[in-house]
Amino acid sequence: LTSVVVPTTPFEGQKPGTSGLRKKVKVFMEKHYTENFVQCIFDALGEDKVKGSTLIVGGDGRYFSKQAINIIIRLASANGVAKLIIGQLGILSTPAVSNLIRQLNVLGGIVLTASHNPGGIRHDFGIKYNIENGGPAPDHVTDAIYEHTKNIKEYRTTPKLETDRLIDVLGTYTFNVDGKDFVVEVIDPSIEYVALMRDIFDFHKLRALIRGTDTKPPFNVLIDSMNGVTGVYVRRIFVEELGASPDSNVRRIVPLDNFGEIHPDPNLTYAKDLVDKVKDNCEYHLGAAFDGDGDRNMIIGKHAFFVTPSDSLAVLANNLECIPYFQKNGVHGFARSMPTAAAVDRVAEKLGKEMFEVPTGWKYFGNLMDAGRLSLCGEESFGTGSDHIREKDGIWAVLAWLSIIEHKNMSVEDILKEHWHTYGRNYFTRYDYEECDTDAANLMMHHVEQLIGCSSFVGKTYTSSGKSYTVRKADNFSYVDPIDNSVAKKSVRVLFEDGSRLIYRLSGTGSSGATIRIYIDSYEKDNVLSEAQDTLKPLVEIGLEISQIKKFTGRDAPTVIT
Ligand code: VG1
Ligand code: CO
Repeated sequence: LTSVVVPTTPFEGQKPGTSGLRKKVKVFMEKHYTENFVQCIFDALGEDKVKGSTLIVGGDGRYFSKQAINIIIRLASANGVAKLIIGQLGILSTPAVSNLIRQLNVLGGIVLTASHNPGGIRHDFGIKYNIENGGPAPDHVTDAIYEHTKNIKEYRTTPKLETDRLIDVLGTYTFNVDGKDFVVEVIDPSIEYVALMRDIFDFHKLRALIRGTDTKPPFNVLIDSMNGVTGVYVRRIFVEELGASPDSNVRRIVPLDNFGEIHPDPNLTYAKDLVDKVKDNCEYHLGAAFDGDGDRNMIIGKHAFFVTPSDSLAVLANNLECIPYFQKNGVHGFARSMPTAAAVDRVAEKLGKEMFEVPTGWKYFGNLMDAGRLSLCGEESFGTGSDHIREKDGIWAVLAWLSIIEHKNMSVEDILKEHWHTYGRNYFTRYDYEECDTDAANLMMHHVEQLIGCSSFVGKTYTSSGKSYTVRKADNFSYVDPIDNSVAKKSVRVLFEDGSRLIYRLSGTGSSGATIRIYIDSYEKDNVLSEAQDTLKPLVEIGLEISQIKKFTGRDAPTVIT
């Protein structure tokens, strides 16, 4: 087979966001669109790295994955890649890709997903590149990819390479392209990942918890894959390894290319169906859901007692020593993204661990992990993970929670209450305004930046429903990576004297329009058992007033509250 050079012209807007390039499927379907972006990944990596390399390819199986994989196979072969390792049918969760890159020591991976965004022909597709440590490409790599997309003139492909149904059957297929061997290996998507989990956790104990023993009744879980990619792993781990019932302990575990027309996003809004099931059936002790590509998780207890991701991170930090992986490797430091509530900071302080605050997006944790300074981290957006890989990991988070429950022999709710009584509680909520007019959203952010820049802003007191908050500090959060000194500037934050915070930022994962996120966080030392939305109401109102969001966007209410 011989490769050819195809002339092309740049497309606008091929700028990777928080987590890769995400657009509507029909955009990726435009002639040359996907080819251009894939070629720019290779161009940004450079010939030296790409020639003779091995890459992992796979994703959440959403609509257009197979077409994209066929394009990647042809372009990779023509660019001198020696081998692609691809999940069967194109399936690999994001954590599984990260693990394979590390285990097999390869150059990187191409992840085909738009994560929690809906899928199907009318919805979203995405392409993300992960580097050799298994983590999302850092800013300097995605910036380089973007620069190439603005100037691309041609791409290389091998049009005659027969890809039809190539990824349907396990096996190794060798082609001769331009006189060199090009190998496609189609692998079982779960073997390596299941082995990793078996290594990290004590599966005997977890099995005893889920099945019950002579002296203890079963701990009933309801695990919801939301028709996303985790179904494959949930069946292998929870059903086959840990003995959960395929009928009553798991649901929606067959990956669908349109996720059954739901948002595969584990939160109280989009996973309401699971929440209702756990609420109605008091037999369930824990409910959990994942997003489309398997890196997010939501945990709820009996009667759907909700665990905020910020609290989840703090509880895990406080109890890591019951997990074999941490007994063996030790616990180094903790980290959270800036908007994530600071509950984990209190744990770090008590345990004497290093604590890092990074911008939104998992790519900022990688350097710290590689430097051995970070063991556990999380984001308020339902992301939790550790240094076992370089992505957040939904299934890992649930297994970690089950390990703690087994070890402490306590319910989810009691574990949380005990934690709050020890550390106090960070009440947290996030308001999302999806698909706003982009200009209006930019104007609003500009307004907030101007306002906080006024010399009179610090010291100003805002009052709502009888509660007053005085501004201590306000800035555009900027982060200097302690390992490579790169700088990221991302979100506007207003810090109040009592430690409460308001944060404003624009999402970088949407595929159309702009999504405005407002994060509201308030710490209470003793009042730990109130309703979050009641406790935060005054601060929320102040947040809306400061931003003038209604005036700018016309929105009366958020699309989603988490
Ligand atoms: C969102 C979340 C962020 C997360 C990112 C990717 O980004 O806020 O915390 O890392 O999604 O998650 P943004 O820019 O829309 O706020 V995933 O599971 O969509 O890869
Ligand atoms: Co995801």
